[in-house]
Amino acid sequence: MEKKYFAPSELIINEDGSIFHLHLKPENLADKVILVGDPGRVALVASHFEDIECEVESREFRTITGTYHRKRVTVVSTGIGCDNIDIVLNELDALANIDFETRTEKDQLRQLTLVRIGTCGGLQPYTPTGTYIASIKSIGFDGLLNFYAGRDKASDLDFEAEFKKQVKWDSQLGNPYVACADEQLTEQIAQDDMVRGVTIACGGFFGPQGRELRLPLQDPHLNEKIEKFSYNGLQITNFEMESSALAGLATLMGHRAVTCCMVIANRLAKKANAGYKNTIDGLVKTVLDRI
Ligand code: R1P
Ligand code: URA
Repeated sequence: MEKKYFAPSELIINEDGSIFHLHLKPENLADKVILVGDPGRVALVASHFEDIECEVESREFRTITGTYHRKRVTVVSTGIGCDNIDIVLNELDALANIDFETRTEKDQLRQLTLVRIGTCGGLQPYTPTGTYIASIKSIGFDGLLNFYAGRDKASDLDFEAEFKKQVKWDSQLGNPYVACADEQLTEQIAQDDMVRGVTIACGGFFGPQGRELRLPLQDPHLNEKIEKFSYNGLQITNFEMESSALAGLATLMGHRAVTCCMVIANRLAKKANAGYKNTIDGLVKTVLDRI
């Protein structure tokens, strides 16, 4: 069978041979990848590396590849939101699995291990600020996965139906999907000091997460229903903005992924830790040791 050719408009390669947004070349990418939202967190992760092999910056995407305890690791910032995860995951996958010379897919899948280190808002009494949460499932309020074939294969459809029923989901908000993290990778990273949680990834920090400043919310009781949700012994533990797209796209592409976040605001207790930048290094070190 003839291989599919990815035209220059679909797979944009810069003049120097790097991929369009990330500005990385295929040889710059390690198999183990840490994704962070904040470009400033890239230097924090790389401060633990013994050697730095390459450093690239373009828009909100900052990348460093180096060595941590003899493991080759790439750390990339994604900026905020699932729209950026679409760019980062597709470009990382292209770097790993598309031959840039022939613009065709390589014969053998190169599987990446992707761990997102982020911050989140806690939704349960047992997720106070400082808690580490590994997302075993991520409910995507963002809609990104709905654009890909196989969306239903990558979503836990029973969980999805139960979620919509329990929170009386308004279809105007789009169709939420439920993406699952790689189970083995989750155990490897979370061990016995991270809460296994169900995360909601939102397309916004304010309205979509039930934060009401000057603008009233479409459903002011949605967060109460989310906090009360329970299914097969699972509760919804936290809000952030990228885990659903990461887990969903990684599943469709054949990569392994999980998101681990530190709680920096507990919505029930109405408390926040705005000085978290001093303490997230504990999570960074834990993930680097376990990846
Ligand atoms: C919002 O403040 C941002 O923080 C969280 C959310 O997912 C969103 O990106 O993650 P990061 O700390 O990784 O950016
Ligand atoms: N990131 C989020 O998306 N929400 C929070 O409440 C905290 C961090």
